[in-house]
Amino acid sequence: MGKALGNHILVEFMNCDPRVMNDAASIERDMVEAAKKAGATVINSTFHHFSPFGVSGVVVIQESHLAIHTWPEWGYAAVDLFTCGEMDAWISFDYLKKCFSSDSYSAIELKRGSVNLLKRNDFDISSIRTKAQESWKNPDFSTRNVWFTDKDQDQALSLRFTGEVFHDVQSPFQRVRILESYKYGKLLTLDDMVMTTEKDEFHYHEMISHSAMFTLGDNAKNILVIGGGDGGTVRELLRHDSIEKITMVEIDQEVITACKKHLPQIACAFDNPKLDLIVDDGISFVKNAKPKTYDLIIVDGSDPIGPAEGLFSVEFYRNCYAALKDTGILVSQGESPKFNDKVFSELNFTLKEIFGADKTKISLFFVPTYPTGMWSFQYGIKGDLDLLKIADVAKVDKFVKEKKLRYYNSDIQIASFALPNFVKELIA
Ligand code: SPD
Repeated sequence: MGKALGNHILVEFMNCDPRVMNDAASIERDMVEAAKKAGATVINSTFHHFSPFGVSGVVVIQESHLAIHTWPEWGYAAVDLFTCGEMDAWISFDYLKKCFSSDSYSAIELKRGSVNLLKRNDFDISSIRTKAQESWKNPDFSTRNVWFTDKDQDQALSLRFTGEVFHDVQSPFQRVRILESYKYGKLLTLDDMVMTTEKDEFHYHEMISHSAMFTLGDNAKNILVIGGGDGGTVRELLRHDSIEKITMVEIDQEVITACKKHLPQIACAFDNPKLDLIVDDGISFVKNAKPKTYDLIIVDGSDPIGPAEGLFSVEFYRNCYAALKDTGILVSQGESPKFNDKVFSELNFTLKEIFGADKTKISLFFVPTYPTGMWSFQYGIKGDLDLLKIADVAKVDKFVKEKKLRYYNSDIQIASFALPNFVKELIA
């Protein structure tokens, strides 16, 4: 065979570990390492996870590229190892075979750019190349481009993440991960959905807690939190001295463990003596709760897929209604009128049916790391309480200042209940 510019190995890796095949972060690490082991200089890596299955990515190297597309459901990876110069891509092949635990594979090796078929242009690029090579040799030169995506079939929110995976455990209920993003710090994901991030968690946790707490005033004594395993909601609630007891029922111990270890500024109130933390199913807890017990019930659940599905049922909210005192408030994570308008409006209809149309309210707020950024809390009210009237604004202002709140204030409380026309139509 004549001389060629490049060498291209087209690889089929079969019977691979499906979990590895669905993990953009570990595939990126393996591909970068495979390149380095073969002596390549890494310039850049871009990897993307597709929901629910699959990863595509490229590692650009000074000597060409390594690319991959995976089908985890088939335990399969299509890998291209394209190299030029002296690099031995078979070293990358051997390394990846081990990383992916592939016990069946095939490869075709092709010469690319046969010089017999090419005509060399006569210009001198050696000085340009020497200059470029200087920067490529700098160890900080390579950039990583790995994205975490929270999406449904039509829309998505992507965060570029550093590749750091602090926690990755499949609990009996869901996959619990703590990843690190460049813009929002560490984040908790459950089954590939963003739950909370270090940099914007306060939007959610301040809003889920303080509007209801200031509306109840000193009567907010006995609180029930369903879900909320990251700890942010109880952290905010416990800023209020009126509270005598919070019962928190989280189904997944793994979420608590992961957040205590990796998100301690959110999971910082679990040792508070006013908190009774129960690891159990919140749906049956509410079903068996003593009637008229709680001043406030907060449903800080995940999206209605997996273990949180029952947190959107009519029966669950009937039980919450029964467990509330005659004067009390229910606040529920209400999904997004843009991202999942159907669940959003169905929850509203459920609450209207149970609490009555004039006793149901929706508050909108912004979370940059949830798909579309527009999110809601939905309220059911029992008794004579008005979320749109703040009894003592000066008291709220003092609290906000003292506790250094960063999202909630008395103006936001009122404004958050103003709904855009399209939302009014959704719930009409
Ligand atoms: N799609 C995100 C829905 C948010 C669910 N709860 C977040 C938990 C924060 N404590």
